[in-house]
Amino acid sequence: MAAGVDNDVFEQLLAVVERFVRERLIPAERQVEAEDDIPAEIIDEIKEMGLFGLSTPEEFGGIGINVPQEARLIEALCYASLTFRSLIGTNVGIGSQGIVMDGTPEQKNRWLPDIARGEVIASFALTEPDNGSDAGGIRTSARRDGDDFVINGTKRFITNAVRAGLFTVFARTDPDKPGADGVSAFIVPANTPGITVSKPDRKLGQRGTKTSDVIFEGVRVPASAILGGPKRLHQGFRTAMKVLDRGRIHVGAMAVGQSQRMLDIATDYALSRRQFGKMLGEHQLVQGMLADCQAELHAARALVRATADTFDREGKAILEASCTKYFCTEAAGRIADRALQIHGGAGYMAEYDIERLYRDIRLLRIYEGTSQIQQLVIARRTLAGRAA
Ligand code: COS
Repeated sequence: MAAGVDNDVFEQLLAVVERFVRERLIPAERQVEAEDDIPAEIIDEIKEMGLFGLSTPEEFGGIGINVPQEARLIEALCYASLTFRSLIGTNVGIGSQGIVMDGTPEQKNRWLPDIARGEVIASFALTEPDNGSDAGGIRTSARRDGDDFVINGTKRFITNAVRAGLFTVFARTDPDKPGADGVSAFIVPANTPGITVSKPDRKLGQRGTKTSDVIFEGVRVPASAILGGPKRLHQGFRTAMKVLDRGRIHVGAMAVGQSQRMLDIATDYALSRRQFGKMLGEHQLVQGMLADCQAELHAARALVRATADTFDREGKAILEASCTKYFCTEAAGRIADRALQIHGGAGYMAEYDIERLYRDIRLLRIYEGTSQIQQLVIARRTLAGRAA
């Protein structure tokens, strides 16, 4: 098992996060929704708690939790609105892990301490207007020019781009290779000339999170900006896939945290409202919905924990991570639907938290690989396993 932090220290950290969720984050949710932003004082508190550096190894100034610990902590954090998780999500996950996994010692020393402190927000720039699920088909180009590369292209739905100090940019370095093989990853400071970040997108849910287009026009970077150095030229797609595998366990944990919240809200409502002369919770059809939520939540939590253990033990868990993301996020969708149904008409009203949660969790089935991409990965590996 990867070291992670000492068990006692971890349990204390978890308790601190659980209290922070109860006392600071949940009470601020409506303000975040109304203002479409996270209050500055909460961002400062999150920084002070060191949450930006949860997964950054200790030697680079982070907390250095392992994947099973990350799964439990993210589940706890995601009992509150997913918007708070999104603030740290790229530094803890897709924005930093490429550097942790494949970066050179110089790249790690230069960036990870700032990422861990939250002084630099790291964004992951893979998706493009014409290439989302087909990540190997990206068109952004990085053309060699002497010792440099010049990047041109547009990236879409880039989380935390407006806050970013650093982008991991995936670009085609070999125009003659159409698929995954011609793609490299570059570490690009956000203030490099030629980068424009558009104003944040308006979305169905997760208000307060920031996603934007990022446009690269003649952005010149040295060959040393290739993630992992020049020897990892054309290896960027594989880095992206490894980062996303780990991210898929993280998203599973997010789904579990939100599912627990939605079940708790629905249970409280079922205990407080009376119809036909008795509590909603005494009606068997309502009990059926609660039971289905509880059973799926238990299964989802067990799956996240088992997959996190596998990742920790074996250093990868491609099939398991896709199963986890697929099952947990689809289950969260069903739990949201039942939790809202238990509320009846009230659930459709903005005064009730379930209305917001229902919108917020919809994205879980889309980002970091849609449910259909997870099905594809699972099926391919299942078939390949039998054929071998
Ligand atoms: N870990 C390490 N390497 C991986 C990998 C993984 N999880 N998945 C694929 N690779 C490697 C393959 O082994 C292959 O390398 P070799 O040619 O050396 O064998 C290479 O990458 C290409 O893989 P593959 O042929 O499977 O690529 P495809 O173009 O068919 O794409 C999918 C595979 C569809 C799974 C991929 O494009 C994907 O995950 N898309 C979704 C992207 C996504 O999640 N976007 C979310 C936005 S970013 S937040």
